Amino acid sequence: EKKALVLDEAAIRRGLTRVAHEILEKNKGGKGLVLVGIKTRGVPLAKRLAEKISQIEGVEVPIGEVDITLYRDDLTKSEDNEDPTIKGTHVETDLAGKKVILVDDVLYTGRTVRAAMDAIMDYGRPAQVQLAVLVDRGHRELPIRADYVGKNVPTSQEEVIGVQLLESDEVDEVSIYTK
Ligand code: 3GP
Ligand code: 5GP
Ligand code: MG
Repeated sequence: EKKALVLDEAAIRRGLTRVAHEILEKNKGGKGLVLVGIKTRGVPLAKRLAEKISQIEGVEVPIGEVDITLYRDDLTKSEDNEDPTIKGTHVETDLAGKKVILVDDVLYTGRTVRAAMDAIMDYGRPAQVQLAVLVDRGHRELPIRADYVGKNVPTSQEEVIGVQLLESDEVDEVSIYTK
């Protein structure tokens, strides 16, 4: 059941524009950056951020993607379930010495990001790994935090965040749902 609209199209656009500026500020430009999207919806978000960085700074930032499989059946309860595992990785750039920014739609327990960090280490030793998410819904189970957050949305364990993106869902919208 839908409870509330959290971000509409304009809010998503502004949030991603702000995050693009924050990435450039923290890294003193776009040189040496690689954006790695976590499938599925982290991938179009990584592309949008790269596009904005290109518009702002005139720097083309390479993009990669990792596919992390979740074995959770109840998506609101991570206990008693297996950890996410790496399903596939596609990174054309050598990550050695690069500043890798992982990009995902929702940050929850942190287990997906942990698995994604594992996945990218096969592509060389990055100088740094950072994390950008559209929504942080809380409930971390690992010592992982995002460097860039579109919006913090405190949720209860019974709530889920619905993320719809133009690339896959015909609309840009983030909402809170109750099961
Ligand atoms: P996405 O990356 O394309 O957004 O986690 C696998 C998919 O299930 C994700 O696809 C995510 O959007 C969706 N999903 C929706 N609600 C939840 C949830 O509460 N927990 C998890 N782990 N995934 C959810
Ligand atoms: P974590 O591993 O941090 O628990 O969960 C992160 C991954 O699960 C993200 O890739 C995200 O897509 C998905 N996820 C977790 N919670 C939600 C949620 O409430 N809504 C959506 N759309 N995805 C979620
Ligand atoms: Mg995701």
